[in-house]
Amino acid sequence: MKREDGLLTKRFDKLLIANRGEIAMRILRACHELGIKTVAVYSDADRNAPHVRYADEAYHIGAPPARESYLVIEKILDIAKRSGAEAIHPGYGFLAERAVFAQACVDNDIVFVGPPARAIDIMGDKQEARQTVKAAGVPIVPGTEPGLNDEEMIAAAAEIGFPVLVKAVAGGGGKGMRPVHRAEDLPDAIAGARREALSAFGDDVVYLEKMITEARHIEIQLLADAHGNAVYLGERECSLQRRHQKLIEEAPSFVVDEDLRQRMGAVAVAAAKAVNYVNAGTIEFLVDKDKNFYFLEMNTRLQVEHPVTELVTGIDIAQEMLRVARGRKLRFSQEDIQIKGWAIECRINAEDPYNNYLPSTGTITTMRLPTGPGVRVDTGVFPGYEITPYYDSMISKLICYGETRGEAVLRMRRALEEYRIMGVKTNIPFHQIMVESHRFLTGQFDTSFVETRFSMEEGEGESHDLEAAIFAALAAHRQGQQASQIVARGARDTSNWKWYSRWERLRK
Ligand code: MV4
Repeated sequence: MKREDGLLTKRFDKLLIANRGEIAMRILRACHELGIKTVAVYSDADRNAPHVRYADEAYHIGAPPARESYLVIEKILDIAKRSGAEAIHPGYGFLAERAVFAQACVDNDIVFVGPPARAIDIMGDKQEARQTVKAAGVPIVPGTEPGLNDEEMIAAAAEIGFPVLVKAVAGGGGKGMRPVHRAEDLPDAIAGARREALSAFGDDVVYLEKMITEARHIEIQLLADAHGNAVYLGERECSLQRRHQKLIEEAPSFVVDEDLRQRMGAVAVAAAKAVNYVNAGTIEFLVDKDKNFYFLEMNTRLQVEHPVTELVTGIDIAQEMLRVARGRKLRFSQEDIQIKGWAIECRINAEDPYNNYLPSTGTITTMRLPTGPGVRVDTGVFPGYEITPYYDSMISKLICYGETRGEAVLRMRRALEEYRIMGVKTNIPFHQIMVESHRFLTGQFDTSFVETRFSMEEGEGESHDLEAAIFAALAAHRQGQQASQIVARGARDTSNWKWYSRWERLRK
């Protein structure tokens, strides 16, 4: 079935994954489980990569730089035709949100496993996205429309209320944002923002938004089929970011109760239906301390952090994407979807948290992956694999599940202790300190936490005793014991909770 908006669905039995690393492995596994034959593409740097060996067929696509390999639409379509692949999954990053790629697939009668090109187009233009979702009743941050002159914006600011953000229309990902706290500073701030936007993006159009302070980044996972059915799969807490790169995500969110979940979910589904969305997508919201939520943007792809949603809903999102692309109806209604337990994901990056998180390159000499109940590792590397600067620094994801958040945290702590990647530096120590910090444990964090309050100095200003008490109380609650009995034991143990590995102790 081919639609005007660039959606093609039909049954396919061979799929090309136009990606690499852990997401390529994830999609290949989903195809394998559904009996779909697979085609991998690889650059020179990925010749020995796991996804190349795992696929049924593999084709060399070019030199390591993405612009000479994974981003070259003609090469990907050519390999699809040569291999007889009837569908292409873009993964995330690379060409995943390029409407021109989605349309090129359809024009070549190849199923693009994702939304219609038109929906990618709309959501890729931040302004058009805001206008579209606003018309669908989605709350957007109070502000001005782009295109006002300085005087009009200054007049509007009084209405909006300070602090405000001066944002560049052509900006994104935090670039071209300038906070202003006082009216007298606004004229210069607008002029400065215009100059910066012109030099950075070649476009000096700016607009104002009310600055949401102590904001959390909470996103809603969507899944829609080509028959008009759309559901939300709960939310993800994604506030722990550094320089707009997510580091730890979890589902559900500490601050979302069932009422807020239903309201955000309903709004997200309405936005999806407003653009005839099909397949997996995510709507990002800012949530303020009073639980007001505002549309940030819509991501028209499968996200890195999808596993936490899979674990708490029991839904295999990668498989559902393939089913929807084949023209199948969703197998569940909104009422069927239950959130059970808690999942936390730590993104394992080849970077040095003790040296300003600089990317670390080199050859992985040894890997020991954590395992055991409630532990999932999605990785795209292996011993002997060379980490190069050509691709982003994320080399795997460690996801831990528990009946409660406390259990998920304890499991994550144990798994991080077991996780060994030798030969390159990783941010595992960052995660180990984070999951022991009491602000993390008590959910007292927002989007600014990692960059303004978190430090790699071990035990920085944070008592482990408090944390021992919290965990002891949680454990006591679960075991129905007197918290005081367990707190005493827990407090004694904190001396061991310095994050050096329990594994070392076992070996002594
Ligand atoms: C905001 C905001 C507060 N108020 N807009 C950052 C990236 C871009 N997607 C939008 N961002 C923000 N917009 C208003 N009106 C705070 C941020 C922000 C942020 C948002 C989500 C996740 C992490 C963030 C880190 C810094 C700032």
